[in-house]
Amino acid sequence: MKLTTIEIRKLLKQHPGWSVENGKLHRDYRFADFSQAIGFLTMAALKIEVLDHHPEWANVYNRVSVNCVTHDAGGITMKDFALAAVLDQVAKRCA
Ligand code: H2B
Repeated sequence: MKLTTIEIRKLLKQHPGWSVENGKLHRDYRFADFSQAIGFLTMAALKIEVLDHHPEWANVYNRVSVNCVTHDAGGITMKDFALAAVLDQVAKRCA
């Protein structure tokens, strides 16, 4: 179920570093180097497959840009916030 703007605003307070950009939950990660960025993508990919909820992401050298949106719902859902939490958890271990 697509979250309302008010629900999203509340949830964002519990997810520092995340914002809404173009209707998607967004965060930019910066790692020490390319290897760490790829390590993050690889470790996250395994968890993402278990979740069966997939981010839109891009990598440039040590940076990874992430957008989360639920395509089936046409907006941001709790699944996107759950994915954001998992990505933050993995990113911490790659720092
Ligand atoms: N990921 C995202 N971001 N949005 C979806 O709607 C979505 C997904 N749907 N991953 C899932 C897969 C769905 O297609 C499968 C069948 O569960």
